[in-house]
Amino acid sequence: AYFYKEPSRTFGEYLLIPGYSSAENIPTAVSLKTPLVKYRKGEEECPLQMNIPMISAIMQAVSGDKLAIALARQGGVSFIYGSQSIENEAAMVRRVKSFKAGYVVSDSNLAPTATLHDVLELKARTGHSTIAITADGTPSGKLLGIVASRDYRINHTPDDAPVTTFMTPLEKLVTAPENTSLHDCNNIIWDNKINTLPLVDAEGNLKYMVFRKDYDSHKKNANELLDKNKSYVVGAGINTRDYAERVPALVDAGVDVLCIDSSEGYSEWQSRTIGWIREHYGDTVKVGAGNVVDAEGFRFLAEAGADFVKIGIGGGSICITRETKGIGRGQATAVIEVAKARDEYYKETGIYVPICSDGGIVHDYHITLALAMGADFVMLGRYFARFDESPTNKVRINGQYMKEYWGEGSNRARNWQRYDLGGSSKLSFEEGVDSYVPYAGPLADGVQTTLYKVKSTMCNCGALSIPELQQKAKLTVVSSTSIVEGGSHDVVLKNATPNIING
Ligand code: MZP
Repeated sequence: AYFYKEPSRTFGEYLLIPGYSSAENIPTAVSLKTPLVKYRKGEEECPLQMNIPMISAIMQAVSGDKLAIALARQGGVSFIYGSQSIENEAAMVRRVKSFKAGYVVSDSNLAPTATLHDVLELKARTGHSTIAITADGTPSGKLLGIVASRDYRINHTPDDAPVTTFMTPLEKLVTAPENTSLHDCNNIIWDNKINTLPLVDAEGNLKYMVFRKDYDSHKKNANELLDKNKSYVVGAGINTRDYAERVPALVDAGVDVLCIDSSEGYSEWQSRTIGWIREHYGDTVKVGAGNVVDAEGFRFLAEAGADFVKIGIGGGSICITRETKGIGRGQATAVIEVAKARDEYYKETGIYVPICSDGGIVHDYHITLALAMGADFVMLGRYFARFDESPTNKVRINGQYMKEYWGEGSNRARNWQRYDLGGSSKLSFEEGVDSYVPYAGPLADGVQTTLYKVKSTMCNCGALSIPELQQKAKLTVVSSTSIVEGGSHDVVLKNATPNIING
């Protein structure tokens, strides 16, 4: 047997040491752009890039079409779960691709003579963030439309701000000519370098565009994705069994990128699957592969033709693979080794194969650590399962709202293809659990808070981009005693103190 000299480590055992940060190192100046698929670095542009380094896990409890749209709006990509029928998966992809971006004017049942007061009442009744658009931009003007979307928030505007602060002053209101598409609208945004709010009706036809100074900048991410692809980017999971039927159906539905979903990717089955795709589609269909945890596994998949490689065995929050099978590796060590292999492969071939750290992200700073260690992006399950847009039930347990979250290797998901080792036997023992995660509200709010933290840490390291972070980062292993020092310690937390007055 071969014995590794060092123990394998997790993200929680590392910290970043700050570097010099100049006056230019401010979070708003940080770019999180990152490649999703392989390309000849230095010679060509990556054909599929993301504006944020986050993709959502190929899981029933995470990546349905609703979450895919919400994440694409933020600049990331979802991979629709493959543990469902080919027809259902393709239908989900089709729904994302045909979704017209913009903000649907709510079905408000407001009369044509409605006033702003009616809108305020609607806002109070529904609890939605509401934007009212009037012809002259004043509260008494003729009401043209309202936008009432649960996840819509103007940046930095408190929830209880009067609705008038959302709508005044309107800089300019443009009535869109008939047949104007949202894509035309996006061209106008970029041509004029302005921020804009496109309003579409229930059928998705563009009705109005509202231009305003304080329109939140994160929407630019989604617009950029629309500039190139004319619709939101979406991925989908496939397996090593039914690819000859599943891949054509997903391609027909308009999928942008595929990923072979397997708990163990260093296998002949993966190279056969990639080979079949190359034989039938050449390089036009992009496909990621995994999961692996060492340099050999990476090289095998890169040589087999994978467009990106996913790293991680046993680190997922719902995963019990290490306990049941005794295989796996600490996620930080796995990322560091595979990143080195990726760089060596690039030096040899000129081809840059992006790598993804999959699973085990517990705190937001773990994302920054994964990027600093060489990951191009991260895949998250538990993190996204907590949001409104994940496909699972919101339940109340002991007075606290929770969302359900279960592993693909649990009896509930029964995704035996993910754990398939060939032969005819199906999943015979569980490798995942069924659980709850604390409910965390709308995805947009959560992702923006997380990324603000990532950008702030990058500034502390003097980096304005992910490659710069990877080049400048200084990482240290921390002792178990200093991990204790890193939390609050030697104080009595107020929230934890008993209620003395009531005994
Ligand atoms: P996490 O973000 O919840 O920590 O981990 C999500 C990742 O766990 C998924 O992307 C997948 O690689 C892995 N996963 C999904 N189901 C199981 C299981 O049932 C699992 N064991 O390990």
